[in-house]
Amino acid sequence: MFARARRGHVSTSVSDDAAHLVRARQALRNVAAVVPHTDADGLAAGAIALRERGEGADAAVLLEPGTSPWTPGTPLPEGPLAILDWGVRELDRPALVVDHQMPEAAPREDQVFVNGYGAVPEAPTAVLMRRIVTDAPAWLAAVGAVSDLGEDGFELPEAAEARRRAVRRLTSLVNAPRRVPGGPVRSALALLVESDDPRAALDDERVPELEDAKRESKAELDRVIGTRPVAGDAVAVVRFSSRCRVHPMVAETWARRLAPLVVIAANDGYLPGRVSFAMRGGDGSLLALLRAALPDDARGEVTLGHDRATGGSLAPDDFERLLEALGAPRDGRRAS
Ligand SMILES: [Mn+2]
Repeated sequence: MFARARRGHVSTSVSDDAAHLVRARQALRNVAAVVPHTDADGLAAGAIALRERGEGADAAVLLEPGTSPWTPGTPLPEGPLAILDWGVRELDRPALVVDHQMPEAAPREDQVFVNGYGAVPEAPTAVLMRRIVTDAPAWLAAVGAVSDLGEDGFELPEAAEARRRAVRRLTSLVNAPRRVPGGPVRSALALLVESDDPRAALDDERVPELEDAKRESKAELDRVIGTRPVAGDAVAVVRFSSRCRVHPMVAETWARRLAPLVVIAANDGYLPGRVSFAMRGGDGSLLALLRAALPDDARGEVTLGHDRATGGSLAPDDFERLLEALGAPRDGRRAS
């Protein structure tokens, strides 16, 4: 997997011209199942896809933490798939792949890729989905846009939505379930599929489940955020153990405090036998940095897709090799 991932940018025939988007909509109608990423952008993109297909949240394929559609052995239904917000990699079946990370493969004849990587302004997956399903509600595109771009997300024409407060609050609730073990991800998706608008979604009886998830991950973040980073010349490492997926927020917070250092937040407790990590900060491409430092034979999952935000999960010894190659301070490693 990494040999392919390291090949770098693959130019594709992907475009967002009208004919291509019509083809994408047709492909969406023909897939066997929708496989959305589980953050708010992925779930909002998934909700647009499911509504278009007349399906409910129960029809979506939601993958376990630490797996992706590209991981060998991931349980997926037979037939063509709509793979949303998971990156763009090689796949041996017909598919619609919609995403905004750097593509690592070109589409085959029977595949349609819609990719927003490198577009200015960047178009998150839910926004791309609204270009495909042109009559989808703007508030769903806004949830994805605000999740990935913050307040700038509202500036995208597809995400023009006046109920900004409601969208912000909904986005933060929908992002929470994947951060806690066994969190109510499918309830979050159902809210987006079934609600008429963002205010109605916030009034839904499933919102307290999402609030619990948000409280739990916030408490974990508060617990680990004070972990002292160990800083080297260019890279700082913050290492802790939490069952929650809090490492991206830890990396973001410390990258702000320690600018211009690159910060790696490493979580030993999220996935069994893996070090889950997030990289933020610095002033160059984190993608290029990670790609150059990653051992060729590393075992794990790495999301190579974004210049300013990347990470993954690796076997502990492969993670040590990664730190070494990045010139990270030795003291940042666990003593045990
Ligand atoms: Mn996204």
